[in-house]
Amino acid sequence: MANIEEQIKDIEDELAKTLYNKNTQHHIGKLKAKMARLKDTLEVRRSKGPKTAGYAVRKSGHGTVALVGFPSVGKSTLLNKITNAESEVGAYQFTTLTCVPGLMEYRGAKIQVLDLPGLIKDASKGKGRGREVLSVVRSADLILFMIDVFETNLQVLVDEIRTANLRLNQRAPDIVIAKKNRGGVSVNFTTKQSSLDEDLVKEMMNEYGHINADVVIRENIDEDQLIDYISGNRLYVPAIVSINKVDLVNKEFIAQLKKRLKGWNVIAISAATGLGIDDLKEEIFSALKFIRIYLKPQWEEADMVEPLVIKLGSDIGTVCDTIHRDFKRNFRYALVWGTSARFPGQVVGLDHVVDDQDIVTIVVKR
Ligand SMILES: Nc1nc2c(ncn2[C@@H]2O[C@H](COP(=O)(O)OP(=O)(O)O)[C@@H](O)[C@H]2O)c(=O)[nH]1
Ligand SMILES: [Mg+2]
Repeated sequence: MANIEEQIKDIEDELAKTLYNKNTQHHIGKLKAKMARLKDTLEVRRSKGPKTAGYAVRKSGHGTVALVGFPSVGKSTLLNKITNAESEVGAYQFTTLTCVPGLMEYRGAKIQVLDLPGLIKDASKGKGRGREVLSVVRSADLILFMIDVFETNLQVLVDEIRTANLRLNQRAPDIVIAKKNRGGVSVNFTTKQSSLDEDLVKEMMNEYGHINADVVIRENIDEDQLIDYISGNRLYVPAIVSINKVDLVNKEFIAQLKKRLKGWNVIAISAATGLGIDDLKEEIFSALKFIRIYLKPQWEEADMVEPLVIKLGSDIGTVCDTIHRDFKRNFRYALVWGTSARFPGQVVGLDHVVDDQDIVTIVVKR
């Protein structure tokens, strides 16, 4: 029996030369499931092996952004520009050897930005501190890719990130898998159309090693999304792209680049001159899906200077937890002004979902 690496290589080779169509779909699906299983096995084995010293970064602020780019694209320059940090900048490669955190304040949010050593091809296989870098990236709330105007190979970076089991700008597929002790695999689709059929799902489940389970697929997904779900160790992270050093080119050049990066949220910047930096901050803020809540103590004016920063979709319960852990326990009701309120000063409970820039009063038992 060939070792796991060789088996993976064989499957990769076969996948590379197999054209995807209706006739080959099952074959490809099974190969992919088998490969995913082998890779997961390998990953578990590696994580049990000798530990490489990772970067110890303490999370701080309301959210964390990881700067991901090749060496020398200007990551450290940007960190120095937008945060309080001082990261070494170099005209030669591999200046930044560790993870340097900085704090950026924007619209009342404290956002941690992590400057990382440049990612290179095969980082996910351990090249150039790749594993350490990727493990920090996995802990981030947002990935900020950075490319150089003259060095725009975003795909290599994206591939490395994908190999590290991160999924960008997508959410976990809507599937439910309930394991059971016998009866084989049953499959149910709740959507009219599906690019997967029952047998294919069964085969892929079996190939992955799940013999007995009830599977419910609640949206139209492809084989890769199914594998992501079965494997269970995927992380779903938002990502945006900055093109740096635009001070070196003209508008037409930038427009062409943006066209080539269709599908991505792209911000053109110059970390050195400060061009586009405000736009970038705004995009970071909105990609992190923060909202601001202004607290108004009962019978007093609202504090419009220092908002509470929480995630979009949060409710009054979260607002309470963010203020103090006793607030929820002693909660009586809340008053809300702003877009989430049906009328100014509406009385609401813990499960009321708040909006950006709402003013909130929490009334507690005394
Ligand atoms: N022209 C220009 N040069 C830049 C810009 N940002 C960074 N650089 C230069 O690019 C080189 C690499 O920068 P650095 O921040 O160390 O890149 P890192 O390896 O990605 O951290 C340095 O010589 C910087 O001065 C920019 O916006 N415009
Ligand atoms: Mg650097």
